[in-house]
Amino acid sequence: MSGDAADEVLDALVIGAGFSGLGMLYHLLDRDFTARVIEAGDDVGGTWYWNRYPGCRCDSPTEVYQFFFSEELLQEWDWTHTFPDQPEILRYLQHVADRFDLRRHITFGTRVLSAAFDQATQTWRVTLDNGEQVVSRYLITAVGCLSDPQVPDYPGLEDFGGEWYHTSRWPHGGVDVAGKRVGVIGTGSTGIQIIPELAAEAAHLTVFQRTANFSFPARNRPLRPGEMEGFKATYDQIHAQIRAAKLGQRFAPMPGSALDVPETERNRFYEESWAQGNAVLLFSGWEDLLTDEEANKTAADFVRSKIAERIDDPTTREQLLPRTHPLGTKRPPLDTGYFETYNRDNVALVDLRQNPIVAFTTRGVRVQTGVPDQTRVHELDVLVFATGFDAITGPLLEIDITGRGGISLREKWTDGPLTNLGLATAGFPNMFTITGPGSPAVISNMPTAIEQHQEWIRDCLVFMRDHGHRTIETAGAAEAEWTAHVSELAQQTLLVKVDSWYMGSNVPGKPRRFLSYLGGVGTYGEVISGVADSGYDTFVLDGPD
Ligand code: NA7
Repeated sequence: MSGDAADEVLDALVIGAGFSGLGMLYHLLDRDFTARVIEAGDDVGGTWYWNRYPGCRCDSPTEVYQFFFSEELLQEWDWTHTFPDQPEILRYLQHVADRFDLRRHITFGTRVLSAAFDQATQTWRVTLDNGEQVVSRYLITAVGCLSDPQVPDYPGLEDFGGEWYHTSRWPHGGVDVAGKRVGVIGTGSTGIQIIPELAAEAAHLTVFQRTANFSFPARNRPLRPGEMEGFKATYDQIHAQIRAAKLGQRFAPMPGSALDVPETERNRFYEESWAQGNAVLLFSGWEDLLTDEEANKTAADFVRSKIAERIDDPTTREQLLPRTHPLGTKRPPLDTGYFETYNRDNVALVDLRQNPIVAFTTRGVRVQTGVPDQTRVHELDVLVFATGFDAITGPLLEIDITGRGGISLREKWTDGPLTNLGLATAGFPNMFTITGPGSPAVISNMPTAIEQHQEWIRDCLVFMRDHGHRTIETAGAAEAEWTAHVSELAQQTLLVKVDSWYMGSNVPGKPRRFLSYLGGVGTYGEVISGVADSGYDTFVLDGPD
């Protein structure tokens, strides 16, 4: 293993061993760089290591949610369902680690506390929580976009007498909820996945909902005989298709406006898409669904009507119908029996807009009743937080990163992140952020976006080595221009009008900024390839000592 001694200089240190870190490590070793990965978890997997809650499943179809760098890997791995669940994805990533002999380059159970660029030696000095210091020429963050869990700060959690868990820190041995009174706070993608599972096991489930959410039926099912073989025979085409597509998926928006299509034709499309499941309706729908409120409303009304059909009780139905935001402006979840769960006798819904949480108590969750000065406690044995993450910037800013001249990333990004291409930030030479802010990442099929970055970084490091360059750093002007471009694209959509983790507005005090590039994976790929082909013209090579 390389890089154990403090005086040894690694070529690259990678933070994180999920999809991003594992693939990056593969590419670095493949090009004969010395590399080491530092991973907080005890195994590979990243998101899929941490998120072990019941019902945890990917919302991208199996045939696109994987690495495409190895034909052998593609041909030997068999997926079982149309949407892979957490255990299967984790097994896949473990297989990748073993098959390419990656584990011996990974230090598990260890966190990176800080990373400081040393100008004199032009290296990164990285301090780990085991006291070790590692020196590396390049620093590559592969920390994931949704890896910094958020627990709301209502008072009294320390007094709660039951057990509580954040979904992304679910115990490895599971949680026995049989015969227990369980509460779930949060109805995002995670809440929508876990709620039906908990309802089936618990004596009673109370769902605390702040925002009623749209959801599409996943229609997940086992792959049929021959389907996997069909994927294997066409992986080349599938890969080309997802690399060129806006969302890194096998579907793409239709040109034109939903409003220019006769209502019957429009509704026929919505019905057919709904029957297919997934978010086909939204992502294969007309391109103005996410830019024009009226167009969006045609689809949102349709989805609301479908949701309404699934809920028996009129009051509960009214509370569950999403009316506060346009369809798709919060990350659209896929579900399996989510809305039907509220038809069960052992499930109750608390609408936090009518009955806000006041505090946690020894016995449960205290909410306002609507009568002035009156509260009531929902008694619980287990409390589950499906309350999301400090997305995209959170995991990066958890690490104390300082660049040239001691500039701190936390200070530099006080008003929001500044990057060139979502890959680099000025003042931080030889540092790359896989799926960083300003890249397509969360607005696409994640592995597609991740592989774009891995290849670009690999090729950049090869270029640096071949041309004898020591440092590469984005030009400040390019960073300003890219950040403005990202913002401008977002402003043309409905997504900026709504509070969501896309906007950073789910975290108190976080700057309200759209955090991702909306130009699409295909266009983005052309842009970053163009920069590489130009000899990195928006970057400064061998900048000031
Ligand atoms: P999300 O999508 O951020 O959802 C979090 C949910 O928790 C959402 O319903 C929030 O309501 C709710 N929430 C957050 N804070 C509070 C407080 N303080 N009180 C009550 N309710 C709260 O996180 P997920 O884990 O579901 O999904 C994250 C991504 O992971 C997902 O999009 C996929 O990409 C994978 P709100 O809507 O903010 O009113």
